[in-house]
Amino acid sequence: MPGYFSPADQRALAGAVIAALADAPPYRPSMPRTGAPLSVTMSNLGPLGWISDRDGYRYEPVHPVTGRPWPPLPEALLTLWDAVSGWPQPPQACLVNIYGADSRLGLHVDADEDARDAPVVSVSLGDRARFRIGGPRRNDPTGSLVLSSGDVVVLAGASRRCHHGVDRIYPGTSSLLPAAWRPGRINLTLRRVR
Ligand code: MD3
Ligand code: FE
Repeated sequence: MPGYFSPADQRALAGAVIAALADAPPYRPSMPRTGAPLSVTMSNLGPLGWISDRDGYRYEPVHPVTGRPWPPLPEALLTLWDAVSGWPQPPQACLVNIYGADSRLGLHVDADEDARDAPVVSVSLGDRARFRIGGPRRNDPTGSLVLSSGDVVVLAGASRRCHHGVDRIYPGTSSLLPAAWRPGRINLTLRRVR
């Protein structure tokens, strides 16, 4: 849903998320087994958060560095979920992905949720990005689209099990985020976990 959020709503949402991150500082997760760091920094909001470290991918109720519970989900995100997800229960996790000028996210499938049939709702804030999505098999053909600040994507049904990733961001294509976050992109994904 291109331009789902108005510039004023984007600003308010970015402000609420950045304020919440003061209590759950973005950190750089590492890949299972190799321990290689991701180029995206991450944090979470809500009862559960997605984390990755040498031991694997999983959802945890506390921040891996601070040991504190994740901050609550901003009201605007609960409202968004009710409006677009079509799912009767509220989201349990909001993964916050923070991209710098050179960050990318390789092709993957989100498969760490027991709630495999619940949709994932994504919100893009800040610089534009090239999002890529393929099929259920790694070798299926892919297509791409540019996601801009304020865009919302609902991944439901078959798309929920498709490979996807972020090829690159386009630094300097948005003036939404505060100076300290630029160039950059924040992606929020609302999820049911259990
Ligand atoms: C398609 N995030 O957090 S959001 C992720 O822009 C993730 O940060 C990307 O992939 C980002 O896991 C893409 C859109 C998205 C989110 C979840 C999906 C697409 C998806 C789950 C299944 C299929
Ligand atoms: Fe994903």
